[in-house]
Amino acid sequence: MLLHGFAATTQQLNAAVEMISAAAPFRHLKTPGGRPMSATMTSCGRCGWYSDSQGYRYERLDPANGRAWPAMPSTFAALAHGASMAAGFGPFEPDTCLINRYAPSAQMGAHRDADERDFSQPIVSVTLGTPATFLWYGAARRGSPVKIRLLPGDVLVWGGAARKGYHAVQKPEGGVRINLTFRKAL
Ligand SMILES: O=C(O)CCC(=O)C(=O)O
Ligand SMILES: [Mn+2]
Repeated sequence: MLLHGFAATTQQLNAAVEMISAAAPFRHLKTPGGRPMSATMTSCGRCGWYSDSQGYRYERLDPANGRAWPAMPSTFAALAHGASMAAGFGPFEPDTCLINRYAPSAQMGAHRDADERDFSQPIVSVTLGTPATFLWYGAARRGSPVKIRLLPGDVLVWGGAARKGYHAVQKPEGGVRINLTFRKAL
């Protein structure tokens, strides 16, 4: 479900991203096969999504420095909970927020979010910065996807039967795009 403009406080959210990335800098993670991902990433919360030759997983400490990930700001948790409620998926208490930073040349190929333990919980995804087109494939990675243009402040929520749907993101429209992806991972 697309909640257009649901994140009204984008300035506050951008400031929180600055704080988090000062403590846990954005970095190019590598796929298990050794290819660097084009978007840079960091996380906040009780764990952070990570990828290297050992595979895709959640780490409780940032492997870059051995410290805990920055705490999830209460504004983030409230936004994710509110979006889940508004989208009809009920109360949502994410334990992590993956933050993706897309430079103008960065994109994300088709994949599904499958490294979490509890698939009864939705994914809440927030766009900040420059617009980009999100592609929803659904149950299979093939066929022509539904295209959804995401503007700053837009929140996309998927859960229930769609929780493991395949999706991708095209390059941002000329500037830097930031995406917050809230998950119940542990
Ligand atoms: O940037 C987005 O809109 C989606 C990011 C995403 O799918 C992911 O981090 O798994
Ligand atoms: Mn995803």
